[in-house]
Amino acid sequence: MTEKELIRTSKFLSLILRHEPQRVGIRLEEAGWIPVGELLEAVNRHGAPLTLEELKYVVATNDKKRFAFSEDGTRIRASQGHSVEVDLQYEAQPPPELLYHGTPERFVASIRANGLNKGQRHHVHLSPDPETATKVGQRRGRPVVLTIRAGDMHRQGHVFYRSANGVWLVDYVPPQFIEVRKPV
Ligand code: HQG
Repeated sequence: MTEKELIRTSKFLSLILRHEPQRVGIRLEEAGWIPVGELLEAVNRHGAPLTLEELKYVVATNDKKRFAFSEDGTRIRASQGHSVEVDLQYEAQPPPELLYHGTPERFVASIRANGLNKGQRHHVHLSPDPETATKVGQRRGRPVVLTIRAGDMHRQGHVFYRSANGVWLVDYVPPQFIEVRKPV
């Protein structure tokens, strides 16, 4: 597969496994899983040729490890980022003292005033390090990295989850736990 094909396939799989499974006529099962055979059949039926080998390659090489196979390899799901109703069944766990959130500069005033909201997603997404957060913020403009006092939040009762690909998930971040750094 060329780099271009890989990216195209990854985007298509994100669409199907996070947002619109009905596009290829499938429904996600419990916790967002779908049998691998069913997914392959559905995407091939809808004009996106994909073999099992190619799918494995996409999962293994994906830059953010967006997809994961079940332990026995028979099912696949997106590790996070869904807009469809799905309970990923991650266990709550204590976060590190500090986490990071990258956002474009233009959102910072609103975030300082209102906190971080989950918007279209199921959770607010937080990164384990400033470098990753910078990349996330960069997607839409000049990035600002916000430092989140996750340990303090946790001690005050906020529940954190960690996805299979290392993204920290939380319902909401109130403004008092957010520290703003200058743009890099
Ligand atoms: C912002 C990508 C104004 C928030 C990335 C963000 C990540 C507010 C945007 C993953 C706000 C939502 C998630 C407030 C939050 N006022 N703006 N009160 N509260 N925002 O895409 O965190 O490629 O839903 O800062 O790499 O940017 O999908 O969330 O800028 O891991 O795998 O509202 O998506 O990964 O944007 O990105 P998003 P995100 P994937």
